[in-house]
Amino acid sequence: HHALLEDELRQLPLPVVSAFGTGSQAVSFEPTGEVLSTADAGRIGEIFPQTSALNAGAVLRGTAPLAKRPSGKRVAVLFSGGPAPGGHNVVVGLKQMLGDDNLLLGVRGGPKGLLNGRLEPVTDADIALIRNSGGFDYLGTDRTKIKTAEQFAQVRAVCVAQALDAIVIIGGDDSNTNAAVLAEELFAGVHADGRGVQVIGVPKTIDGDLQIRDLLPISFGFDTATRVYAELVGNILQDSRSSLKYWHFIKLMGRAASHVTLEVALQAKPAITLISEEIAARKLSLAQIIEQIAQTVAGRAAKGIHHGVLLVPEGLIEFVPEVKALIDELNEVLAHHGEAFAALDAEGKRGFVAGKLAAAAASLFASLPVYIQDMLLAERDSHGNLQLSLIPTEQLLVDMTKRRLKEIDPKIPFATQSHFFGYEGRCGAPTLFDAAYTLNLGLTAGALILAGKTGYMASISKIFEGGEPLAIPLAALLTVERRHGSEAVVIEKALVDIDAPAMQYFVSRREAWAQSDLFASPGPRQFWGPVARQVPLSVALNRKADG
Ligand code: FBP
Repeated sequence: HHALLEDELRQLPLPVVSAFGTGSQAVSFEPTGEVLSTADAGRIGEIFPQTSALNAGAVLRGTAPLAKRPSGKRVAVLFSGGPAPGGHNVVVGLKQMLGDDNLLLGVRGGPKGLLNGRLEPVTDADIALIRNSGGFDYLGTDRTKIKTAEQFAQVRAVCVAQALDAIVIIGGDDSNTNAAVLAEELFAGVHADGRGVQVIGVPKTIDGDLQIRDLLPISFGFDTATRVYAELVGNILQDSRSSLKYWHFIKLMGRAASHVTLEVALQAKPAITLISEEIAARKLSLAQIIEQIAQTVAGRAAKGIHHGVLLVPEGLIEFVPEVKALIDELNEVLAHHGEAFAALDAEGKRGFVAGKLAAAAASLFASLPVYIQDMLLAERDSHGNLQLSLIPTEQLLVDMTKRRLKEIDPKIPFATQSHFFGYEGRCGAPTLFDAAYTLNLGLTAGALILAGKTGYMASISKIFEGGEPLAIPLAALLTVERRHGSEAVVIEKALVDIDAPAMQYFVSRREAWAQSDLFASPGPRQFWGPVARQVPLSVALNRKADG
Protein backbone atom coordinates (compact mmCIF):
# COMPACT_ATOMS: atom_id res chain seq x y z
CA HIS A 1 0.00 0.00 0.00
CA HIS A 2 1.22 3.43 -1.00
CA ALA A 3 0.42 6.10 1.59
CA LEU A 4 -0.82 9.38 0.12
CA LEU A 5 -0.84 12.77 1.81
CA GLU A 6 -4.24 13.54 0.29
CA ASP A 7 -5.71 10.49 2.05
CA GLU A 8 -4.25 11.60 5.36
CA LEU A 9 -5.63 15.10 4.80
CA ARG A 10 -9.14 13.78 4.16
CA GLN A 11 -9.06 12.29 7.70
CA LEU A 12 -7.78 15.49 9.30
CA PRO A 13 -10.21 16.66 12.00
CA LEU A 14 -11.09 20.36 11.80
CA PRO A 15 -12.39 22.67 14.54
CA VAL A 16 -15.97 23.89 14.19
CA VAL A 17 -17.23 27.02 15.97
CA SER A 18 -19.34 26.10 18.97
CA ALA A 19 -22.54 27.67 17.63
CA PHE A 20 -22.79 24.82 15.11
CA GLY A 21 -22.74 22.10 17.81
CA THR A 22 -21.21 18.94 16.39
CA GLY A 23 -21.13 20.55 12.95
CA SER A 24 -24.61 20.78 11.47
CA GLN A 25 -26.64 22.69 14.05
CA ALA A 26 -28.56 25.48 12.26
CA VAL A 27 -28.56 28.81 14.11
CA SER A 28 -30.58 31.99 14.19
CA PHE A 29 -28.79 35.26 13.46
CA GLU A 30 -29.05 38.35 15.67
CA PRO A 31 -27.60 41.87 15.19
CA THR A 32 -24.21 42.41 16.86
CA GLY A 33 -25.05 46.10 17.14
CA GLU A 34 -22.46 47.07 14.54
CA VAL A 35 -23.94 48.87 11.52
CA LEU A 36 -21.94 49.33 8.31
CA SER A 37 -22.24 51.93 5.58
CA THR A 38 -20.07 53.74 3.04
CA ALA A 39 -20.05 57.38 1.95
CA ASP A 40 -22.34 56.34 -0.94
CA ALA A 41 -25.02 54.81 1.28
CA GLY A 42 -27.69 57.16 -0.04
CA ARG A 43 -27.17 56.25 -3.68
CA ILE A 44 -26.74 52.55 -2.82
CA GLY A 45 -30.11 52.67 -1.04
CA GLU A 46 -31.64 53.79 -4.33
CA ILE A 47 -29.91 51.15 -6.46
CA PHE A 48 -30.42 48.35 -3.89
CA PRO A 49 -33.74 49.34 -2.27
CA GLN A 50 -34.87 45.91 -1.13
CA THR A 51 -31.73 44.37 0.34
CA SER A 52 -30.67 47.74 1.83
CA ALA A 53 -34.01 48.17 3.57
CA LEU A 54 -34.18 44.58 4.80
CA ASN A 55 -30.61 44.25 6.09
CA ALA A 56 -30.14 47.92 7.09
CA GLY A 57 -26.34 47.56 7.23
CA ALA A 58 -26.55 45.45 10.37
CA VAL A 59 -23.81 42.91 11.04
CA LEU A 60 -25.27 39.66 12.40
CA ARG A 61 -23.89 36.87 14.56
CA GLY A 62 -25.13 33.31 14.71
CA THR A 63 -26.07 32.40 18.25
CA ALA A 64 -28.91 30.20 19.46
CA PRO A 65 -30.07 27.04 17.67
CA LEU A 66 -32.67 27.76 15.00
CA ALA A 67 -36.19 27.03 16.30
CA LYS A 68 -37.47 25.35 13.16
CA ARG A 69 -34.99 23.88 10.71
CA PRO A 70 -36.33 24.13 7.13
CA SER A 71 -36.17 21.20 4.74
CA GLY A 72 -36.61 20.72 0.99
CA LYS A 73 -34.45 23.74 0.06
CA ARG A 74 -32.59 23.60 -3.23
CA VAL A 75 -29.29 25.47 -3.05
CA ALA A 76 -26.73 26.12 -5.83
CA VAL A 77 -23.04 26.82 -5.14
CA LEU A 78 -20.48 28.23 -7.57
CA PHE A 79 -16.85 29.33 -7.71
CA SER A 80 -16.04 32.68 -9.30
CA GLY A 81 -12.69 34.23 -10.32
CA GLY A 82 -9.25 32.74 -9.70
CA PRO A 83 -8.94 29.58 -7.60
CA ALA A 84 -7.91 29.76 -3.94
CA PRO A 85 -7.01 26.91 -1.56
CA GLY A 86 -9.93 25.91 0.65
CA GLY A 87 -12.73 26.40 -1.86
CA HIS A 88 -13.62 22.72 -1.78
CA ASN A 89 -14.13 22.85 1.98
CA VAL A 90 -16.72 25.62 1.57
CA VAL A 91 -18.74 23.09 -0.44
CA VAL A 92 -18.10 20.46 2.26
CA GLY A 93 -19.35 22.82 4.99
CA LEU A 94 -22.42 23.81 2.99
CA LYS A 95 -23.37 20.20 2.35
CA GLN A 96 -22.84 19.36 6.03
CA MET A 97 -25.09 22.23 7.20
CA LEU A 98 -27.83 21.63 4.63
CA GLY A 99 -27.93 17.92 5.52
CA ASP A 100 -29.90 15.22 3.76
CA ASP A 101 -33.24 17.01 3.91
CA ASN A 102 -32.07 19.85 1.62
CA LEU A 103 -30.37 19.55 -1.77
CA LEU A 104 -27.00 21.09 -2.71
CA LEU A 105 -26.31 21.57 -6.42
CA GLY A 106 -22.85 22.37 -7.78
CA VAL A 107 -22.62 24.84 -10.68
CA ARG A 108 -20.03 23.74 -13.26
CA GLY A 109 -17.69 26.38 -14.67
CA GLY A 110 -18.47 29.44 -12.54
CA PRO A 111 -20.95 32.24 -13.33
CA LYS A 112 -21.01 31.21 -16.99
CA GLY A 113 -22.17 27.76 -15.90
CA LEU A 114 -24.97 29.40 -13.90
CA LEU A 115 -26.10 31.29 -17.01
CA ASN A 116 -26.07 28.03 -18.94
CA GLY A 117 -27.84 26.05 -16.24
CA ARG A 118 -24.99 23.58 -15.70
CA LEU A 119 -26.00 22.29 -12.25
CA GLU A 120 -25.54 18.83 -10.77
CA PRO A 121 -26.22 17.48 -7.27
CA VAL A 122 -23.25 17.35 -4.90
CA THR A 123 -23.08 13.76 -3.65
CA ASP A 124 -21.67 12.32 -0.42
CA ALA A 125 -19.06 10.54 -2.53
CA ASP A 126 -17.98 13.89 -4.03
CA ILE A 127 -17.66 15.35 -0.54
CA ALA A 128 -15.54 12.43 0.69
CA LEU A 129 -13.23 12.99 -2.26
CA ILE A 130 -12.78 16.77 -2.10
CA ARG A 131 -12.47 17.28 1.66
CA ASN A 132 -9.33 19.31 2.52
CA SER A 133 -8.10 19.25 -1.08
CA GLY A 134 -6.79 22.29 -2.98
CA GLY A 135 -8.10 23.81 -6.20
CA PHE A 136 -11.50 24.64 -7.59
CA ASP A 137 -11.33 21.69 -9.97
CA TYR A 138 -14.32 19.89 -8.47
CA LEU A 139 -16.61 22.43 -10.17
CA GLY A 140 -14.33 24.73 -12.18
CA THR A 141 -14.53 28.53 -12.22
CA ASP A 142 -14.55 31.51 -14.58
CA ARG A 143 -14.59 35.31 -14.62
CA THR A 144 -17.93 36.03 -16.33
CA LYS A 145 -19.58 39.12 -14.87
CA ILE A 146 -23.37 38.88 -14.67
CA LYS A 147 -24.57 42.40 -15.40
CA THR A 148 -26.88 42.75 -18.41
CA ALA A 149 -30.68 42.53 -18.35
CA GLU A 150 -30.43 39.52 -20.65
CA GLN A 151 -28.07 37.75 -18.23
CA PHE A 152 -30.37 38.45 -15.28
CA ALA A 153 -33.24 36.96 -17.27
CA GLN A 154 -31.10 33.89 -17.94
CA VAL A 155 -30.33 33.49 -14.22
CA ARG A 156 -34.04 33.81 -13.37
CA ALA A 157 -34.89 31.16 -15.94
CA VAL A 158 -32.30 28.81 -14.42
CA CYS A 159 -33.63 29.50 -10.92
CA VAL A 160 -37.12 28.57 -12.10
CA ALA A 161 -36.04 25.50 -14.10
CA GLN A 162 -33.99 24.19 -11.16
CA ALA A 163 -36.51 25.37 -8.53
CA LEU A 164 -33.66 27.10 -6.66
CA ASP A 165 -34.18 28.66 -3.24
CA ALA A 166 -30.67 30.01 -2.84
CA ILE A 167 -27.33 30.61 -4.56
CA VAL A 168 -23.93 30.72 -2.84
CA ILE A 169 -21.18 32.62 -4.68
CA ILE A 170 -17.61 31.91 -3.61
CA GLY A 171 -15.49 34.79 -4.92
CA GLY A 172 -13.47 37.96 -4.47
CA ASP A 173 -14.44 41.64 -4.40
CA ASP A 174 -15.96 41.62 -7.89
CA SER A 175 -17.82 38.35 -7.31
CA ASN A 176 -19.21 39.56 -4.00
CA THR A 177 -20.34 42.75 -5.74
CA ASN A 178 -22.03 40.42 -8.20
CA ALA A 179 -23.60 38.56 -5.27
CA ALA A 180 -24.99 41.87 -3.93
CA VAL A 181 -26.45 42.70 -7.34
CA LEU A 182 -28.00 39.23 -7.72
CA ALA A 183 -29.44 39.34 -4.18
CA GLU A 184 -31.30 42.52 -5.16
CA GLU A 185 -32.34 41.22 -8.61
CA LEU A 186 -33.65 37.94 -7.22
CA PHE A 187 -35.11 39.43 -4.05
CA ALA A 188 -38.72 38.54 -4.95
CA GLY A 189 -40.95 37.45 -7.79
CA VAL A 190 -38.68 34.79 -9.23
CA HIS A 191 -40.99 31.82 -8.65
CA ALA A 192 -44.68 31.57 -9.56
CA ASP A 193 -45.73 32.07 -5.93
CA GLY A 194 -43.80 35.34 -5.77
CA ARG A 195 -40.86 34.00 -3.78
CA GLY A 196 -37.35 35.19 -4.54
CA VAL A 197 -33.96 33.45 -4.37
CA GLN A 198 -31.56 34.04 -1.49
CA VAL A 199 -27.97 34.97 -2.40
CA ILE A 200 -25.00 34.58 -0.04
CA GLY A 201 -21.35 35.49 -0.77
CA VAL A 202 -18.24 33.75 0.58
CA PRO A 203 -14.98 35.80 0.65
CA LYS A 204 -12.11 34.16 -1.25
CA THR A 205 -8.93 35.38 -2.93
CA ILE A 206 -5.25 34.65 -2.53
CA ASP A 207 -4.62 38.39 -3.08
CA GLY A 208 -5.84 39.27 0.43
CA ASP A 209 -7.43 42.47 -0.88
CA LEU A 210 -10.94 41.62 0.34
CA GLN A 211 -10.86 42.75 3.98
CA ILE A 212 -13.50 44.32 6.18
CA ARG A 213 -11.77 45.57 9.29
CA ASP A 214 -11.95 43.11 12.17
CA LEU A 215 -15.05 41.49 10.63
CA LEU A 216 -12.95 39.98 7.84
CA PRO A 217 -9.21 40.35 8.53
CA ILE A 218 -8.28 38.13 5.57
CA SER A 219 -9.97 36.16 2.77
CA PHE A 220 -9.47 32.41 2.49
CA GLY A 221 -6.64 31.15 0.29
CA PHE A 222 -4.16 33.88 1.28
CA ASP A 223 -2.55 31.81 4.03
CA THR A 224 -1.92 28.75 1.87
CA ALA A 225 -0.78 30.71 -1.19
CA THR A 226 1.66 32.87 0.77
CA ARG A 227 3.09 29.80 2.54
CA VAL A 228 3.70 28.14 -0.82
CA TYR A 229 5.43 31.26 -2.15
CA ALA A 230 7.38 31.70 1.10
CA GLU A 231 8.63 28.12 0.81
CA LEU A 232 9.74 28.70 -2.80
CA VAL A 233 11.33 32.04 -1.99
CA GLY A 234 13.05 30.51 1.06
CA ASN A 235 14.46 27.73 -1.10
CA ILE A 236 15.77 30.27 -3.59
CA LEU A 237 17.27 32.37 -0.80
CA GLN A 238 19.12 29.31 0.40
CA ASP A 239 20.23 28.47 -3.13
CA SER A 240 21.50 32.00 -3.67
CA ARG A 241 23.59 31.81 -0.50
CA SER A 242 24.83 28.37 -1.52
CA SER A 243 25.91 29.08 -5.07
CA LEU A 244 26.96 32.65 -4.23
CA LYS A 245 26.52 34.07 -7.71
CA TYR A 246 22.95 35.07 -8.53
CA TRP A 247 20.55 37.83 -7.79
CA HIS A 248 17.01 36.47 -8.13
CA PHE A 249 14.27 38.97 -9.01
CA ILE A 250 10.89 37.44 -8.13
CA LYS A 251 7.49 38.82 -9.06
CA LEU A 252 4.55 37.66 -6.92
CA MET A 253 0.85 37.61 -7.74
CA GLY A 254 -1.70 39.73 -5.98
CA ARG A 255 -3.10 42.11 -8.59
CA ALA A 256 -3.00 45.74 -7.41
CA ALA A 257 -2.44 44.94 -3.74
CA SER A 258 0.95 44.03 -2.22
CA HIS A 259 -0.42 41.93 0.67
CA VAL A 260 1.03 38.70 -0.74
CA THR A 261 4.46 40.27 -1.24
CA LEU A 262 4.50 41.82 2.25
CA GLU A 263 3.51 38.51 3.88
CA VAL A 264 6.16 36.56 1.96
CA ALA A 265 8.75 39.20 2.88
CA LEU A 266 7.86 38.88 6.57
CA GLN A 267 8.23 35.11 6.37
CA ALA A 268 11.40 34.89 4.27
CA LYS A 269 13.22 38.21 4.91
CA PRO A 270 14.93 38.74 1.54
CA ALA A 271 17.38 41.56 0.81
CA ILE A 272 14.93 43.79 -1.11
CA THR A 273 11.13 43.95 -1.16
CA LEU A 274 9.15 46.56 -3.06
CA ILE A 275 5.69 47.49 -1.79
CA SER A 276 3.57 49.26 -4.41
CA GLU A 277 1.46 51.20 -1.92
CA GLU A 278 4.55 52.69 -0.29
CA ILE A 279 6.05 53.63 -3.65
CA ALA A 280 2.84 55.44 -4.57
CA ALA A 281 2.64 57.20 -1.21
CA ARG A 282 6.26 58.36 -1.43
CA LYS A 283 5.78 59.26 -5.10
CA LEU A 284 8.97 57.48 -6.11
CA SER A 285 10.06 57.58 -9.73
CA LEU A 286 11.26 54.52 -11.58
CA ALA A 287 14.77 55.97 -11.55
CA GLN A 288 14.63 56.36 -7.74
CA ILE A 289 13.49 52.76 -7.31
CA ILE A 290 16.29 51.54 -9.57
CA GLU A 291 18.80 53.70 -7.69
CA GLN A 292 17.80 52.08 -4.37
CA ILE A 293 18.12 48.59 -5.83
CA ALA A 294 21.47 49.36 -7.47
CA GLN A 295 22.85 50.89 -4.25
CA THR A 296 21.83 47.79 -2.29
CA VAL A 297 23.49 45.52 -4.86
CA ALA A 298 26.62 47.71 -4.78
CA GLY A 299 26.61 47.85 -0.97
CA ARG A 300 26.45 44.08 -0.66
CA ALA A 301 29.10 43.68 -3.38
CA ALA A 302 31.43 45.90 -1.35
CA LYS A 303 31.14 43.29 1.42
CA GLY A 304 31.77 40.47 -1.01
CA ILE A 305 28.11 39.43 -1.25
CA HIS A 306 27.23 38.99 -4.91
CA HIS A 307 23.85 37.36 -4.44
CA GLY A 308 20.45 38.28 -3.13
CA VAL A 309 16.71 38.11 -3.64
CA LEU A 310 14.30 40.87 -4.61
CA LEU A 311 10.51 40.58 -4.33
CA VAL A 312 8.21 42.72 -6.44
CA PRO A 313 4.38 42.71 -6.45
CA GLU A 314 2.79 42.20 -9.86
CA GLY A 315 0.91 45.51 -9.63
CA LEU A 316 4.03 47.68 -9.10
CA ILE A 317 4.17 49.48 -12.45
CA GLU A 318 0.80 51.16 -12.06
CA PHE A 319 1.73 52.49 -8.61
CA VAL A 320 4.77 54.40 -9.86
CA PRO A 321 3.15 57.82 -10.37
CA GLU A 322 5.14 58.81 -13.46
CA VAL A 323 4.52 55.42 -15.13
CA LYS A 324 0.82 55.76 -14.37
CA ALA A 325 0.88 59.22 -15.98
CA LEU A 326 2.71 57.83 -19.01
CA ILE A 327 0.15 55.02 -19.41
CA ASP A 328 -2.70 57.54 -19.16
CA GLU A 329 -1.09 59.75 -21.82
CA LEU A 330 -0.47 56.75 -24.07
CA ASN A 331 -4.11 55.67 -23.68
CA GLU A 332 -5.18 59.14 -24.85
CA VAL A 333 -2.82 59.13 -27.83
CA LEU A 334 -3.90 55.64 -28.89
CA ALA A 335 -7.57 56.50 -28.49
CA HIS A 336 -7.23 59.59 -30.71
CA HIS A 337 -4.83 58.35 -33.36
CA GLY A 338 -5.82 54.69 -33.49
CA GLU A 339 -5.92 54.33 -37.26
CA ALA A 340 -2.74 56.19 -38.13
CA PHE A 341 -1.00 54.26 -35.34
CA ALA A 342 -2.24 50.84 -36.43
CA ALA A 343 -0.82 51.32 -39.93
CA LEU A 344 2.78 51.64 -38.63
CA ASP A 345 5.39 48.96 -37.96
CA ALA A 346 6.85 48.52 -34.44
CA GLU A 347 9.60 51.10 -34.89
CA GLY A 348 7.21 53.55 -36.54
CA LYS A 349 4.81 53.13 -33.60
CA ARG A 350 7.49 53.93 -31.04
CA GLY A 351 8.49 57.06 -32.95
CA PHE A 352 4.89 58.12 -33.50
CA VAL A 353 3.87 58.12 -29.84
CA ALA A 354 7.20 59.55 -28.68
CA GLY A 355 6.42 62.65 -30.75
CA LYS A 356 2.97 63.01 -29.22
CA LEU A 357 3.90 62.73 -25.52
CA ALA A 358 4.61 65.65 -23.19
CA ALA A 359 8.29 66.11 -22.28
CA ALA A 360 8.30 64.18 -18.98
CA ALA A 361 6.38 61.22 -20.37
CA ALA A 362 8.50 61.20 -23.54
CA SER A 363 11.75 61.01 -21.59
CA LEU A 364 10.44 58.24 -19.33
CA PHE A 365 9.25 56.34 -22.40
CA ALA A 366 12.65 56.72 -24.03
CA SER A 367 14.37 55.38 -20.89
CA LEU A 368 12.48 52.08 -21.01
CA PRO A 369 13.79 48.94 -22.71
CA VAL A 370 12.30 48.41 -26.17
CA TYR A 371 10.33 45.29 -25.13
CA ILE A 372 8.57 47.35 -22.45
CA GLN A 373 7.90 50.19 -24.89
CA ASP A 374 6.29 47.69 -27.24
CA MET A 375 4.14 46.26 -24.43
CA LEU A 376 2.95 49.72 -23.48
CA LEU A 377 1.84 50.13 -27.09
CA ALA A 378 0.17 46.71 -27.31
CA GLU A 379 -3.55 46.33 -27.83
CA ARG A 380 -5.79 47.43 -24.94
CA ASP A 381 -8.39 45.12 -23.38
CA SER A 382 -12.13 45.54 -23.91
CA HIS A 383 -12.22 48.31 -21.25
CA GLY A 384 -9.42 50.21 -23.02
CA ASN A 385 -6.93 49.28 -20.30
CA LEU A 386 -3.37 48.13 -20.63
CA GLN A 387 -2.94 44.47 -19.71
CA LEU A 388 -0.50 45.05 -16.90
CA SER A 389 -0.18 41.40 -16.01
CA LEU A 390 1.63 40.87 -19.33
CA ILE A 391 4.44 43.23 -18.38
CA PRO A 392 7.53 41.36 -17.15
CA THR A 393 8.21 43.78 -14.28
CA GLU A 394 10.88 41.51 -12.81
CA GLN A 395 12.83 41.62 -16.09
CA LEU A 396 12.36 45.38 -16.39
CA LEU A 397 13.92 45.84 -12.94
CA VAL A 398 16.79 43.48 -13.80
CA ASP A 399 17.59 45.32 -17.02
CA MET A 400 17.35 48.82 -15.58
CA THR A 401 19.41 47.84 -12.52
CA LYS A 402 22.06 46.34 -14.81
CA ARG A 403 22.22 49.59 -16.76
CA ARG A 404 22.55 51.69 -13.61
CA LEU A 405 25.21 49.42 -12.09
CA LYS A 406 27.34 49.81 -15.21
CA GLU A 407 27.33 53.55 -14.55
CA ILE A 408 28.13 53.14 -10.85
CA ASP A 409 30.92 50.60 -11.34
CA PRO A 410 31.08 48.21 -14.29
CA LYS A 411 33.14 45.76 -12.22
CA ILE A 412 30.28 44.92 -9.82
CA PRO A 413 29.15 41.38 -10.61
CA PHE A 414 25.41 41.17 -11.26
CA ALA A 415 24.30 37.80 -12.62
CA THR A 416 20.54 37.43 -12.47
CA GLN A 417 17.61 35.04 -12.64
CA SER A 418 14.02 36.17 -12.82
CA HIS A 419 10.86 34.35 -11.72
CA PHE A 420 7.13 34.81 -11.50
CA PHE A 421 5.29 32.93 -8.74
CA GLY A 422 1.53 32.98 -9.02
CA TYR A 423 -0.25 29.93 -10.31
CA GLU A 424 2.02 27.72 -8.17
CA GLY A 425 0.24 28.96 -5.06
CA ARG A 426 -3.43 29.03 -5.97
CA CYS A 427 -4.36 25.35 -5.79
CA GLY A 428 -2.27 23.67 -3.12
CA ALA A 429 -3.93 21.70 -0.33
CA PRO A 430 -5.23 24.24 2.21
CA THR A 431 -3.29 24.89 5.41
CA LEU A 432 -5.04 24.00 8.65
CA PHE A 433 -5.99 27.69 8.89
CA ASP A 434 -7.57 27.78 5.43
CA ALA A 435 -9.13 24.31 5.76
CA ALA A 436 -10.81 25.15 9.09
CA TYR A 437 -11.70 28.65 7.94
CA THR A 438 -13.42 27.45 4.76
CA LEU A 439 -15.28 24.57 6.41
CA ASN A 440 -16.73 27.12 8.87
CA LEU A 441 -17.49 29.60 6.07
CA GLY A 442 -19.45 26.86 4.30
CA LEU A 443 -21.30 26.05 7.52
CA THR A 444 -22.07 29.75 8.01
CA ALA A 445 -23.30 30.21 4.42
CA GLY A 446 -25.53 27.14 4.87
CA ALA A 447 -26.82 28.42 8.21
CA LEU A 448 -27.65 31.83 6.68
CA ILE A 449 -29.69 30.07 4.01
CA LEU A 450 -31.53 27.92 6.54
CA ALA A 451 -32.22 31.10 8.55
CA GLY A 452 -33.81 32.67 5.45
CA LYS A 453 -31.17 35.42 4.98
CA THR A 454 -30.15 37.07 1.70
CA GLY A 455 -27.61 39.70 0.64
CA TYR A 456 -24.96 38.74 3.21
CA MET A 457 -21.35 37.68 3.07
CA ALA A 458 -20.39 34.86 5.44
CA SER A 459 -17.52 35.35 7.89
CA ILE A 460 -16.10 33.86 11.08
CA SER A 461 -14.83 35.95 13.99
CA LYS A 462 -12.00 33.53 14.92
CA ILE A 463 -10.85 30.31 13.37
CA PHE A 464 -9.44 28.18 16.16
CA GLU A 465 -11.17 28.95 19.42
CA GLY A 466 -14.05 31.05 20.62
CA GLY A 467 -15.18 31.92 17.10
CA GLU A 468 -18.67 32.93 16.03
CA PRO A 469 -20.39 32.82 12.65
CA LEU A 470 -20.86 36.34 11.25
CA ALA A 471 -22.98 37.82 8.45
CA ILE A 472 -21.79 41.03 6.77
CA PRO A 473 -24.47 42.92 4.80
CA LEU A 474 -23.23 43.15 1.18
CA ALA A 475 -25.08 46.31 0.12
CA ALA A 476 -23.49 48.20 3.03
CA LEU A 477 -20.02 47.50 1.58
CA LEU A 478 -20.69 49.04 -1.82
CA THR A 479 -19.39 52.32 -3.13
CA VAL A 480 -20.20 54.04 -6.40
CA GLU A 481 -17.43 54.72 -8.91
CA ARG A 482 -18.25 57.37 -11.49
CA ARG A 483 -16.43 56.96 -14.79
CA HIS A 484 -17.20 58.89 -17.97
CA GLY A 485 -20.67 59.74 -16.69
CA SER A 486 -21.66 56.16 -15.89
CA GLU A 487 -21.91 54.55 -12.45
CA ALA A 488 -20.32 51.30 -11.34
CA VAL A 489 -20.88 49.80 -7.89
CA VAL A 490 -17.86 48.14 -6.30
CA ILE A 491 -16.57 46.77 -3.04
CA GLU A 492 -13.41 48.78 -2.56
CA LYS A 493 -10.18 46.78 -2.70
CA ALA A 494 -8.22 46.78 0.54
CA LEU A 495 -4.62 47.77 -0.24
CA VAL A 496 -1.64 47.51 2.10
CA ASP A 497 -1.93 50.12 4.85
CA ILE A 498 1.58 51.51 5.08
CA ASP A 499 0.95 52.81 8.60
CA ALA A 500 -0.27 49.46 9.93
CA PRO A 501 1.92 47.39 12.31
CA ALA A 502 2.79 44.68 9.74
CA MET A 503 4.25 47.25 7.35
CA GLN A 504 5.99 49.12 10.15
CA TYR A 505 7.58 45.91 11.38
CA PHE A 506 8.86 45.26 7.86
CA VAL A 507 10.18 48.82 7.51
CA SER A 508 12.02 48.55 10.83
CA ARG A 509 13.81 45.37 9.73
CA ARG A 510 14.45 45.79 6.01
CA GLU A 511 17.68 47.73 6.26
CA ALA A 512 19.24 44.88 8.24
CA TRP A 513 17.90 42.28 5.78
CA ALA A 514 19.45 44.31 2.93
CA GLN A 515 22.90 44.61 4.53
CA SER A 516 23.58 40.91 5.05
CA ASP A 517 21.86 37.52 4.76
CA LEU A 518 19.33 37.30 7.57
CA PHE A 519 16.78 35.36 5.60
CA ALA A 520 14.55 32.53 6.77
CA SER A 521 13.64 29.45 4.79
CA PRO A 522 10.22 28.52 6.21
CA GLY A 523 10.05 25.19 4.39
CA PRO A 524 6.91 23.32 3.33
CA ARG A 525 3.67 24.27 5.04
CA GLN A 526 2.64 21.89 7.79
CA PHE A 527 -0.82 20.39 8.13
CA TRP A 528 -0.42 19.18 11.68
CA GLY A 529 2.09 19.58 14.53
CA PRO A 530 3.36 22.64 16.39
CA VAL A 531 3.66 25.10 13.49
CA ALA A 532 0.41 24.20 11.70
CA ARG A 533 -1.86 26.51 13.67
CA GLN A 534 -0.09 29.78 12.93
CA VAL A 535 -2.06 32.55 11.24
CA PRO A 536 -0.45 34.71 8.52
CA LEU A 537 2.20 36.99 10.06
CA SER A 538 0.77 40.19 8.61
CA VAL A 539 -2.66 39.32 10.02
CA ALA A 540 -1.19 38.48 13.43
CA LEU A 541 0.84 41.71 13.56
CA ASN A 542 -2.06 43.90 12.49
CA ARG A 543 -4.44 42.20 14.93
CA LYS A 544 -2.17 42.48 17.95
CA ALA A 545 -2.35 46.24 17.72
CA ASP A 546 -6.09 46.38 18.23
CA GLY A 547 -6.13 43.67 20.85
P1 FBP B 1 -8.97 36.72 -7.84
O1 FBP B 1 -8.98 35.81 -6.64
O2 FBP B 1 -9.38 38.12 -7.49
O3 FBP B 1 -9.78 36.17 -8.94
O4 FBP B 1 -7.46 36.86 -8.34
C1 FBP B 1 -6.47 35.93 -8.09
C2 FBP B 1 -5.34 36.06 -9.10
O5 FBP B 1 -4.46 34.99 -8.87
C3 FBP B 1 -4.56 37.38 -9.12
O6 FBP B 1 -3.52 37.40 -8.16
C4 FBP B 1 -4.02 37.42 -10.50
O7 FBP B 1 -3.73 38.72 -10.94
C5 FBP B 1 -5.13 36.81 -11.31
O8 FBP B 1 -5.86 35.96 -10.42
C6 FBP B 1 -4.65 36.02 -12.48
O9 FBP B 1 -5.69 35.29 -13.05
P2 FBP B 1 -5.89 35.19 -14.63
O10 FBP B 1 -4.87 34.21 -15.11
O11 FBP B 1 -7.29 34.72 -14.81
O12 FBP B 1 -5.67 36.58 -15.16
